[in-house]
Order: sequence, then C-alpha cells, then structure tokens
Amino acid sequence: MTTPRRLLLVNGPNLNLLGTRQPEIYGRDTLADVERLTADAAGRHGIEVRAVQSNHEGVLIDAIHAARLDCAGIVINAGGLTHTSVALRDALASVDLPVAEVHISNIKEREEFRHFSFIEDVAVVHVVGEGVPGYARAVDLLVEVITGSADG
Ligand code: CA2
Repeated sequence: MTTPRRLLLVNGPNLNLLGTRQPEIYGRDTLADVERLTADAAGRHGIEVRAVQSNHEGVLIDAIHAARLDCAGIVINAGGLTHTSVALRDALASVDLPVAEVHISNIKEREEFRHFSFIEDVAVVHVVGEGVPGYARAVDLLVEVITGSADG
C-alpha cells in the first residue's frame, strides 16, 4: 500500500481557548491560526492535514484510531491529558503511526506536574517550548521520519 499523503493534527482540552487568555504563556495565535500554519507546513511537502480539537478524551482517541486507515503520521498537542492519560498514550501506541509531540510552552520548565509526559516515549519527534511555530517544525521533522529523508 502507498503511504497516505495526510497527517492527523490533534489538539487536546482547552486548546480551543488559544489566543483568548494567558498570552504570556501561549501567545496570541488562535486554534484556527495553529491549524492553518500546520496545514501550510504540510502543504509545502504536498501533504494535507485533518485537524481535530476536542475537550473530550474519547473523541481524541476515536480520531487517533481512525487515522490508522488513512494517515501517515500524527502531530499531537494533548494539552493537560499529556500528563494524565494512559488511555491516550495507548491509543497512540496502538495505531503504529509515527507521532510528533508538540507543546507550545516548555513543560520541562513549568510546574513539576507538567514535567512528565505519558506521550513522550511513544513519540518520535518532540518540539517543546517553541511557541505556535513549533507545530510547523514538528510537521517538517515528522515528514523526514515518514519519508526517511531530510528533504521529504
Ligand atoms: O504548552 C502546551 O502546549 C501545553 O500542552 C498546553 C496545555 C497544558 O496543560 C500543558 O501542560 C502544556 C494547556 C492548554 C490550555 O490552553 C489554554 C490556552 C489559552 C487559555 C487557557 C488555556
């Protein structure tokens, strides 16, 4: 089977509020800006993006399961579920797709409860603390993994 030219972008709980509060931590870009920037980055590689954001863990898990059928990889900012959800981690591990973990803020330099990520060791790409532009870098690095080249 040929590799699908599509990525799944997953944004977890509360990321629908981006750009509305805590700009000192998360900046002023909105979720729509994040989804556009990610689609533009993928588009430069001839790849499309299916974006999902939900405040409900099961919706995210269902989207990850569905990606198995028609996506080549997953870019995920799981929000607070990063630090709590074995179920989300199990979903990512079960689909056998390369995963890029993104965090807008540097979780390693914030409160101690944010230091641990259940997703970290099921992801092959990590972009942390680079703000919203980090989503574009995650796409570039994930495409390298998928195509096995530095210019995929
Ligand atoms: O830095 C990140 O990207 C986080 O994944 C964002 C999560 C946080 O729980 C993680 O520890 C780190 C929180 C997203 C909440 O986003 C908001 C945006 C604007 C206003 C309020 C919340």
